[in-house]
Amino acid sequence: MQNPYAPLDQTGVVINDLDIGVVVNTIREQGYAVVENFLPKDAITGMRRAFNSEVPITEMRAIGTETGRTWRAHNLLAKTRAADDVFLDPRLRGIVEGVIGRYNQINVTTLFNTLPGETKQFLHQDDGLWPIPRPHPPFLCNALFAFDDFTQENGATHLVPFSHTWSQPVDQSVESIQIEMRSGSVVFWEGGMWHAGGANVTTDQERMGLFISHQVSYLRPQEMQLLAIPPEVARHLPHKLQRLIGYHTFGLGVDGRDPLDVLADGIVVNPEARPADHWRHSYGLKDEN
Ligand SMILES: O=C(O)CCC(=O)C(=O)O
Ligand SMILES: [Fe+2]
Repeated sequence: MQNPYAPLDQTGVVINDLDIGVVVNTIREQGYAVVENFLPKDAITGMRRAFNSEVPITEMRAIGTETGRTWRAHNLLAKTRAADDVFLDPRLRGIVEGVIGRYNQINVTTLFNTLPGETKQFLHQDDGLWPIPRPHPPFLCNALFAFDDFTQENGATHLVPFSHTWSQPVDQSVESIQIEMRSGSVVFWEGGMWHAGGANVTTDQERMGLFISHQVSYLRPQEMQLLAIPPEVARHLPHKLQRLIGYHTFGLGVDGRDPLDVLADGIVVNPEARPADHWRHSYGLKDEN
């Protein structure tokens, strides 16, 4: 039987003029792919404005750097609706399904701004958080959208091509490339890829980006989306986004019910009170939309 978690073969699939198969096969082969002009200018402008007003600056904090020159905000789906269209973009969905399969969910969402004075981050693998022996099938698919132009000078992300297939850690001095791309472009990489944020020590320019990481739906996300996004927010999200933040039908659901029914109606602890049609035992994976 075909493994339901197997990455989808997207060869020949074209969505809104983007050849998804080519992007996916490139990520599989070399570990990453860049798509230019993924987001139009007005989308970037709108998100910048919303992030500035809705994602309080006091909640931004530096992580993984000693300098304090990278500011970050996490848990974006709890705080703003400005990026929902990006999460639901059928091209993004098609690429993620091609890299890690159709049963996927959001792992972490980060808005970050690399400020002048930031030094190079250490090379790391984002999938190193889960102690799964290598080599292993891809289980993380990352996307980093450039709000500002990414240049070598302002710290464009370093990647070590092909390193997603390597079983041994790399030396920090290993050769890397920097992903220069214009505002609106996106770089995707497989979670096993060695990479690092670059140094921004010679410019007075910021490097702002939106990072969206997806993972297979059977792992615990790096940021626990089900708790991070309050139920009163989750209830009003688009249906697909609800599935993506973890309200999907993995395993037993909740008490045999679709988690989205529980989100809508609450937990029923008294079986006498439970309407019969609520009992839809859903052990295992279900076709869901
Ligand atoms: O700054 C970047 O371009 C990448 C940052 C990164 O890889 C991380 O913080 O995990
Ligand atoms: Fe990273």
